[in-house]
Amino acid sequence: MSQKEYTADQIQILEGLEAVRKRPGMYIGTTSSRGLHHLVYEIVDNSVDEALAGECDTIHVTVNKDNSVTVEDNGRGIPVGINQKAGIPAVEVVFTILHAGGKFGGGGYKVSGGLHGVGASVVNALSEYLTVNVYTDGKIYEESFSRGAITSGLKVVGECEPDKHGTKVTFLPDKEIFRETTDFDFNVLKQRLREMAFLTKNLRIELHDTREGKERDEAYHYEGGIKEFVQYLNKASNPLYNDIIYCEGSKNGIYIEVALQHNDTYNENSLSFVNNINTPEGGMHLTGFRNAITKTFNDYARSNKILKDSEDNLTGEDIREGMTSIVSIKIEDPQFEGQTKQKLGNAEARAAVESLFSEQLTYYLEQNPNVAKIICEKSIQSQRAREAARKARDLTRRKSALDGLSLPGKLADCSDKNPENCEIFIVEGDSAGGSAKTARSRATQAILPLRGKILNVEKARLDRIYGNAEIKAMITAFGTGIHDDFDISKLRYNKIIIMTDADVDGAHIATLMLTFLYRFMPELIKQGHVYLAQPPLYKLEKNKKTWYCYSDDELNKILNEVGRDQSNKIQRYKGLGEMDADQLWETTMDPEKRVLLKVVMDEEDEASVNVTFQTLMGDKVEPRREFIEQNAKFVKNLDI
Ligand code: TSJ
Repeated sequence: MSQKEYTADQIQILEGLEAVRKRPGMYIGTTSSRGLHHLVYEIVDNSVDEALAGECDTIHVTVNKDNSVTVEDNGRGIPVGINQKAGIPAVEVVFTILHAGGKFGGGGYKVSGGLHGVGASVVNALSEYLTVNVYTDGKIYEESFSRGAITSGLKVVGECEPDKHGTKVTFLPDKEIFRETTDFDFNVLKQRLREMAFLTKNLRIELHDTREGKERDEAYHYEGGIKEFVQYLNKASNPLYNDIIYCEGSKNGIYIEVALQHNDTYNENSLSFVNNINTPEGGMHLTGFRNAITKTFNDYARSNKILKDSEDNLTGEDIREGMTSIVSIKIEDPQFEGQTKQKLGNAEARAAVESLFSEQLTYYLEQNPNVAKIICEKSIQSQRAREAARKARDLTRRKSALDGLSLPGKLADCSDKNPENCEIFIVEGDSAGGSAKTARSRATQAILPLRGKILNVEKARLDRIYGNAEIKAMITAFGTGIHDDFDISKLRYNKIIIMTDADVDGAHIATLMLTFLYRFMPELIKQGHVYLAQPPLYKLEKNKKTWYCYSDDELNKILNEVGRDQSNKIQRYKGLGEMDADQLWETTMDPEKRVLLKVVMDEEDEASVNVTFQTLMGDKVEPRREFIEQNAKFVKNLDI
């Protein structure tokens, strides 16, 4: 190759990488923090490919003190010999020619990427500096770049153990490109690297942070691969059986892995991946998986007489209720579709997953009749619940259509018919309900007493929820209907006031109430119609004068003013029932004197409200207790 041609090639390379620097968004989607972290995944993907080829088992990712990142693997090392087509070392091709990636090494099984699989040259173009080391044949090779241009050509810079082999890349993202931030977030990297480790069984990924004050080291290594992923996802709930149902194999050049297990919740949690990339919108591989599930379980249930001839088929939804699953496939030429290009379009993937998984699942069910029976019976329960829920829902629909005609018997309604003026107190317990009925202002205040703890809607199926007397009473009293039928213009009260005892149980009941409102009528909370009553904690009597205190602080303050002596008579209210009607009116219900807490929802962050309720109402008791204790401001130890 003559000097002249080489220069022309060089110019072409620089023009290519210059295009990346001009329009980085075209290559990495965004130059925000997301794009910044994407650079790391882009490099790590190459090492994962080497692992998938069976040539590497450990990857180290290190965030260095200057916020550069080093990725090192113990693979074969990017080839350092001259690439015939380009006339330059293969490793240089990888970092300087767009879309080259690992394919230039030749022979490797290249599956990573696909979505943004643009490779190392893009990372190089967007880095202030990048250095690559290759360890092979007892030598350490090195080449360096700055913003895509070679600053030091490939050469041997030292010696290493003769049997050491691998690739090490260090790069510093360019501040001129990543103007928002060049600060790596350990937890963001961790999320993706752990996912990578779950998806590639036996691969060990270590993440190190060496930045001052941020030092951290973690390792992700899962012998069970996606089986352990399912186990990890099911940690917060109770599995219905011990096995993780697992299927692995290749069909028509597509490598397929499936793992699943049912838990005792009523939600489906399915994740799907193509070439280690998450496909939140699913696609052909997920369709194939679902078809296989529906068909195989119905066939099994029929041939084993678990489902009678006269009974309807189970729906996919019935079988997938409470199921956690992962479908992960590796395919040569993935086609991503849809608005966000996150949906697999390859039709051959559906056929491959459906046939391979049906076959292996059928075999598994025959070998494990106990597990098969548990899943079939759970699915039949779900089928019945779905049917019952439909009926119950139709019923509440019809009832709300009749409006005021079928108001609950326990409701003491107000006489004013203008909702603007009206409020309803939801009161814990019949006895407190009785006091409240006596105390209230009949024209504008309605009372609905509820018996005991209301149903936890996070833990019940729809049929039970719609069948629950307290919930039905609330739905009909409010007048709005629920879900799709919800119509806020039909709301019969301007304020919905939850009135419970000022103790832990009361706080729990209030939370259950709020959970119900949040799940079934969130608009009521969003539009500010929901309130918590604040009954007093203490009554202090002294020299024929009376004070009501709503907190320990308030009691202490008043005691400081009036003096702490024998003539103080302090009563601690344990429940609403301990107050007579007059006291209840004066302290908690009288619009002129009472204190109400308005329940608000963070519009920006509805998901976080979601999580809060789940922690509260889900299965694990400890976090729930902690939350209630932290948030039940009215329950605190008194220190007088
Ligand atoms: F691409 C890259 F530069 F970003 C990069 C590649 C970064 C890192 C950290 C590692 C790698 C990489 C590439 N690790 N291992 C490999 N392997 C090859 O490039 C390779 C080596 C030998 C053969 C062969 O057929 O002999 C094939 C390939 C793909």
